[in-house]
Amino acid sequence: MSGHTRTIWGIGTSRTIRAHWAAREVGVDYETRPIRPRTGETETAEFLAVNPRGKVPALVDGDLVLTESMAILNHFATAYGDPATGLVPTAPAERAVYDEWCFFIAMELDATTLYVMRRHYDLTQIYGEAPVAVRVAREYFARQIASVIAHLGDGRSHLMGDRFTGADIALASTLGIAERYEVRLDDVLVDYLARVRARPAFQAALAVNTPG
Ligand SMILES: N[C@@H](CCC(=O)N[C@@H](CS)C(=O)NCC(=O)O)C(=O)O
Repeated sequence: MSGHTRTIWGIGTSRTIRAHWAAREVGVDYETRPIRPRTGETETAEFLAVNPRGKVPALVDGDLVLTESMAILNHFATAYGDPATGLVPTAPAERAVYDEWCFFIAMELDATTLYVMRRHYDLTQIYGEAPVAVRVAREYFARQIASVIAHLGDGRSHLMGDRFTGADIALASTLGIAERYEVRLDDVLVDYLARVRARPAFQAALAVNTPG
């Protein structure tokens, strides 16, 4: 899949950076359409033709269109990664563990927890006030992240051991959401974040993902 246009739509969020970061890790070229949520830019006819759900990020890679950040991340990893840059393990058991981390992060830490806080804390003008839901989400996050702290606390540098993978992009981007909601992060997570954010691919992704 080379020699065709590749475009990432979307900047400015912890979800969009997953796409940019993965692309930079595997070194694939792409164009950026720097649209942002809740600006009207995700509601144009041009963008809705790409993603009728009106959400970023979206990837157009030749004939392939993907509109979920984790799917985009894994696509870059499997389509363009080589054994050296491969962000997704290939051995079946390792791949299963990798998938488990990705689903856990996307569902338990992000969608049902931090995104609930985003909706009912930050975006109350759209989604309404729900202080109980926000409080419970905060408590739930603390309970779920404890397993990550224990896992990383055994001396490993990354979720899958010594090797950086797409699961680290998923976790670090999700912890970025937590930071915005004044969730206190354990020192193990703070050290981990500093480690993965020092990667040149993250720095390059951050530069393109940050609105000018
Ligand atoms: N599950 C999707 C969620 C994407 C999503 O919620 N994107 C937000 C920004 S982080 C968005 O585009 N919101 C636009 C809107 O709701 O108008 C993913 O991970 O890609």
